[in-house]
Amino acid sequence: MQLQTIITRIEKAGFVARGGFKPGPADLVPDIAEGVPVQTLILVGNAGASMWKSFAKERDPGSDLLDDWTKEKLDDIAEEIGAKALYPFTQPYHPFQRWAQKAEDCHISPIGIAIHPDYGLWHAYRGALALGERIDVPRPEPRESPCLSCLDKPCLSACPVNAFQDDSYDVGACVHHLGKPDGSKCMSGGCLARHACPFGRDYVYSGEQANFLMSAFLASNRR
Ligand code: B12
Ligand code: SF4
Ligand code: SF4
Repeated sequence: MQLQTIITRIEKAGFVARGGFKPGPADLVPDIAEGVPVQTLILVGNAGASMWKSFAKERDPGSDLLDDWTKEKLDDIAEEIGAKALYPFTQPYHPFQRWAQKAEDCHISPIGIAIHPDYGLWHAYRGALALGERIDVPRPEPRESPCLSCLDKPCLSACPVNAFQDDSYDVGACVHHLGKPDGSKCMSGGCLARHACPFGRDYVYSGEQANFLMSAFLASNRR
């Protein structure tokens, strides 16, 4: 299977191919079948608005779950190319952020989200394609984390309820704020800490996309 064929198929479905690598035992990639280790893992994600446009066009008004839509698309691609699809939202959780750092220039930012030199904080992972075949996935010249040259780190001070402190994220404080009228700015446009980051501004999620994601986040974390 040619790498370009796989990338074209991923892009046709509205996703972004996010690099790949040959996993070793420390990467905790499950075997394709008993005794059949994965030779190539290709990450699939979104950056900016491209995936949202496809999802918004195709989403079923009765079931607008992004995870269901993703699964439908990636399961089809996996079947076509003879791969197994793995997802970030199924438990036990696969270490997607660790895989991301092996697949391309992603680095963990001070607010826990992986930062990419081009996409900034405006990207995520939708799945991974695990192949039993070895495919060489070239990696561009390594680029350092944008956070290294960002001395003021505005992401750490932009949250109205100081949810990011001492290297941790106070989910309760964030969710409580989002559920109140004061939280409408985060709900309608997306996390203000993410917005404070100067990198990847061309990829900032649209209002509709941000509101959909924030609403899903609030619904699944409200106690
Ligand atoms: C559980 C979960 C949450 C929980 C708890 C998060 C936590 N920090 O513990 C809650 C519900 C709070 C949450 C919130 C959000 N999440 Co979340 N979450 C997950 C999920 C499903 C599992 C995380 C996990 O336990 N992984 C298992 C461990 C073993 O994997 P790991 O790769 O080793 O991940 C760990 C390391 O990266 C580690 N880590 C931290 N610092 C460092 C530094 C270094 C050097 C290294 C190596 C590792 C490391 O932190 C991770 C554990 O959280 C992941 C998807 C996934 N499968 O990983 C998404 C994921 C991390 N979430 C994501 C997002 C976008 C969010 C939100 C912004 C939601 C939103 N509104 O869009 C918020 C805010 C997150 C924040 N600021 O921290 C994205 C991040 C994308 C990115 N660019 O990195 C992920 C990858 C999902 C995706 N579909 O892409 N999330
Ligand atoms: S604001 Fe600075 S420190 Fe924070 S994520 Fe962006 S580049 Fe990194
Ligand atoms: S969504 Fe709003 S309240 Fe939650 S962490 Fe981001 S800035 Fe803070």
